[in-house]
Amino acid sequence: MRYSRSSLNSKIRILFLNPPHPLKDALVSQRQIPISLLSAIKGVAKLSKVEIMILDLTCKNDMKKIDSVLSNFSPILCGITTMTYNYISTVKLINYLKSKHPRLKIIVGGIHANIAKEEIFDTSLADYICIGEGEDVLKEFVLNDLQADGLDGIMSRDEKGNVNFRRTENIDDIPPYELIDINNYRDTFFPLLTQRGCVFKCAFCSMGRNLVRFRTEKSVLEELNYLYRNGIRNIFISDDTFNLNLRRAKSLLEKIIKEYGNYFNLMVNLRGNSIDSELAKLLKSAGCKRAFIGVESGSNKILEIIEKGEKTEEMAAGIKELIKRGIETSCSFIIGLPGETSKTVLETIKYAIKLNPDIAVFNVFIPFPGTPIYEDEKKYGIRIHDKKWYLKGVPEKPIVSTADLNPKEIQHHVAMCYKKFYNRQK
Ligand code: B12
Ligand code: SF4
Repeated sequence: MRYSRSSLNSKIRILFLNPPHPLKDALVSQRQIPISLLSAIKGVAKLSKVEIMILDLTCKNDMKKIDSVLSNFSPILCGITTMTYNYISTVKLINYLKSKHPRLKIIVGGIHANIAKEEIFDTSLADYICIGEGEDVLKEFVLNDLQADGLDGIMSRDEKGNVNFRRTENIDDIPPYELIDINNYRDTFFPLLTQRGCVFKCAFCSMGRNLVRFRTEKSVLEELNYLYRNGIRNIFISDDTFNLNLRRAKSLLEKIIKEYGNYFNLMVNLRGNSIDSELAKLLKSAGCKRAFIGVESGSNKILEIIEKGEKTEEMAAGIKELIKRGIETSCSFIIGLPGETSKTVLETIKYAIKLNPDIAVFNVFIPFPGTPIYEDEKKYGIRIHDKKWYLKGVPEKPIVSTADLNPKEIQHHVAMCYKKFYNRQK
């Protein structure tokens, strides 16, 4: 982002930061358009009295750059987005900013700020937390001379109290891509969100039980057109479940095919039990290169415990359709969920091999704060050995025991899953 000296005098300058991934070697693989930030600032970016700079530290974790921005750009407000995984990096970043500029006001938003709001002020030096969606409230906060009182959606350190979750009225605006240098991201997949929220309630997930809202087809197509005009071909439809509404998903794909054929290289997250042959065909025609499916387990008993709302047989039918059409299929499993035993792990491996996707990822179960499993270990029959893992970084080893398996055994099972799956006879 460029800035000119002349404009610095009159404007309210705000610096937005995407924190680095806590694991150094994840720097490149995690680089992605900072879509949460670009969404949060849609409103404030329209204000003529505001000057914005975005630094994506997943691109380059460059403290010298921050120093230079602090002295040359002199922001009065800094906004940081945070997830649970990178909360530790966020805390370090805030401490650094405050040590250099104690008077700089800092607002934190994003999924973890909402999940752990009570804790954010205790564990960091942040001044404000955005509760909910940032689009409208951030703009109002700036127009209100950075006063949070009376604003739903912003909690301040001085006046904690109950603040209502804020939802934005309009989810159709295109993210202000002009505020970042998209050339830094040409080798990644550009996120395209066509909807928000999720009706399902998987007990391990931070996103479930959330009001669902769909963008208009017109606005989705406008965003695609913007990306097309800027020479972007790789697009990740990042909706949690693109086929949440099957009819809508098909209609969108038809429009994409009509307009662009298979020009785009699409990636997409799908729900296994809601894929039919028509959807698979349309995805293929629209240029879908890879589909991600959260399968989680090969045991119907575990799927029931985690309230997945779909069965192995149903998912298998959907995944078969994708494979039939030659779409690269990536299935993700979680090992160590409540109810996991050596027997259920074997069921998962057998199931994964039977599905025969191109890619299978076997994740260790890490409980996220705010999710049903994290909040009620007893009900789910597990023990979380380190509940505050996110204050230390990303756990390198499993931190959960089920009734039957300890963390060491879970780790051993994950390794075995990979070995058996990738050594399978095709
Ligand atoms: C795209 C995406 C990614 C992208 C880019 C991430 C990004 N945000 O820039 C990539 C691929 C890098 C990614 C990686 C990961 N992701 Co991800 N990702 C998503 C996804 C699908 C969409 C994010 C998004 O744009 N949402 C839409 C926007 C509008 O919502 P939002 O992010 O909540 O932002 C709004 C508000 O929170 C607020 N806000 C956000 N930031 C700020 C900042 C300020 C200053 C203010 C005022 C307001 C504000 O305003 C925004 C606009 O309304 C979400 C699921 C989801 N639907 O949100 C998962 C999700 C965020 N990811 C998740 C996870 C687990 C991961 C990984 C850990 C996966 C892994 N095992 O590697 C990594 C971690 C990366 C890291 N750096 O730590 C979890 C996070 C759970 C948690 N408690 O933290 C989610 C919720 C998925 C899920 N179903 O559980 N992810
Ligand atoms: S895992 Fe996917 S389907 Fe389940 S609640 Fe989360 S976002 Fe919804």
